[in-house]
Amino acid sequence: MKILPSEITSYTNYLNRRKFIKSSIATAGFLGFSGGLEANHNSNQDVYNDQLDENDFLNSYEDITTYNNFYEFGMGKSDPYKNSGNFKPKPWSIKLEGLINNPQDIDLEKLLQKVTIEDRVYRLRCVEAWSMVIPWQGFPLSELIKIADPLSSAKFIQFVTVFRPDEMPGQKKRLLSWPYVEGLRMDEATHPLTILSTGLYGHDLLNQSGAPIRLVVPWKYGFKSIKSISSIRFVDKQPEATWSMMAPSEYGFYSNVNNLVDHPRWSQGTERRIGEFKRRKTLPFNGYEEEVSYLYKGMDLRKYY
Ligand SMILES: Nc1nc2c(c(=O)[nH]1)N[C@H]1C(S)=C(S)[C@@H](COP(=O)(O)O)O[C@H]1N2
Ligand SMILES: [Mo]
Repeated sequence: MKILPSEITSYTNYLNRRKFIKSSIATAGFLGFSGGLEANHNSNQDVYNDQLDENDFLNSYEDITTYNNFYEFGMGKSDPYKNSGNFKPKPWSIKLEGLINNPQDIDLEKLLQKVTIEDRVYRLRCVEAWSMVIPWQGFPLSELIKIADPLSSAKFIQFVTVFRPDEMPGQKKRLLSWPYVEGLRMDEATHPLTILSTGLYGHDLLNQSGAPIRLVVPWKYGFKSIKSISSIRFVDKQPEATWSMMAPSEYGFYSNVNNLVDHPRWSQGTERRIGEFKRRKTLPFNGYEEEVSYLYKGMDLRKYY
């Protein structure tokens, strides 16, 4: 898919717009900017955005939307933006099922009227040792979990990507087992850093980024952040996840970013930030250690990689 110049927001424009957003929250307490979504903004975003280092710079809209992993559209980094033009993210609904009081097919537009869209600038660290900084728009997954109203027996959540081989050419090949599935433990899923994203840089997600809705779990390797989600299943046991089924010794269920545990074929100690030349050190939990390490207290993270 070709990106129009008008779709590319420069870093400066974006920051100016954010400044504007902040002051309009302060004065009017309302804001219309939400990437075309019918929802209001929330100002507690700054709590999360402040976790970036002074050395973290936003990647450009172009980098973020032309260098992707989305095997449903092919294995190459540019395949997702080249091959996703026939994918139809509208209309969309998400099936909520399993151990919950409110199983339903929830229409995305209706869901977005019930939640508050926030800005979250997060680092994204792929297990292949490249990384980016991405300004997402989205809402805490916990808000959707509240709507589902899980039973106390629900201990994990499994997420499923839509299966549409006619629109997703990669699904016609056996690159992975389809549909792509991923999972989180309930306390990870309800953690305030875990979001469902519907946009980035103020635009609705493009197909290559996981339109219309994808998960973002910033302290885990990127493959946990499953795209184009069509069902969410509440279960009592650790669910299957695509990459850990495919190569269990290389990709664990937890897959927290861990600079001390190397991938069998490469080191996880450093990473290449897209757009930079010098490699940087990878931070424990991708820099979110203070916020999330309590989730893993007492767990051997070499065993539960
Ligand atoms: N359905 C689906 N979700 C997916 C993938 C995929 O191939 N299919 N790739 C994952 C991987 S390996 C990474 S690193 C991130 C990349 O997200 P990005 O392309 O938006 O940077 O998406 C993840 N989500
Ligand atoms: Mo990845």
